Amino acid sequence: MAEYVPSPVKWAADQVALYESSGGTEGTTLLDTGLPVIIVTHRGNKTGAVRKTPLMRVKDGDGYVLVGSRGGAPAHPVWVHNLRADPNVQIQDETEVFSMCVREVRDADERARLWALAVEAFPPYEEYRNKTERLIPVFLAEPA
Ligand code: F42
Repeated sequence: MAEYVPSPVKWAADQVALYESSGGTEGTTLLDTGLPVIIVTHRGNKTGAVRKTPLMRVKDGDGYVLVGSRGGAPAHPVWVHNLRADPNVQIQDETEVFSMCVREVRDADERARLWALAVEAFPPYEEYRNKTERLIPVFLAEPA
């Protein structure tokens, strides 16, 4: 089993630590918003290290929509490259942990449907979309 390397972004790493050490009963929301967060465990495409990324929880049936918004920053978050290289992830949603497989959503109609779900769950995604020139990557995680 590869080693877990925490994110250099302290607030993200701290959220993962609290979420996991509490068994998914603490640190499960984005501060200030109270909106639910999941932890996605994936593999670094260059290092092979285990990486853990908090993302907003956007549900689609028994799947999860993963939005590579990174606050509307100009470049994709690095985890996007990891998911493109290896789609096998683990998702912790509060006290439950699921093995899942992700696929990037490229079909325009499917993307529009999932984007609407994402904005409903976390309205700032729409601001992030307006802030950036890039097409924000959207993935759908489904039970493996
Ligand atoms: N980010 C989002 O994009 N969407 C969200 O919905 C979201 C919600 C959210 C909720 C709570 C919270 O605490 C954070 C949230 N974030 C959200 C921020 C998110 O957790 C990430 O911090 C953000 O998306 C940036 O992700 P990143 O993958 O770019 O992280 C960077 C800073 C990072 O950790 N980089 C590592 C590093 O060492 O610089 C590299 C990690 C890595 O995977 N490296 C690869 C490897 O092989 O190990 C190489 C990758 C490559 O191709 O270069």
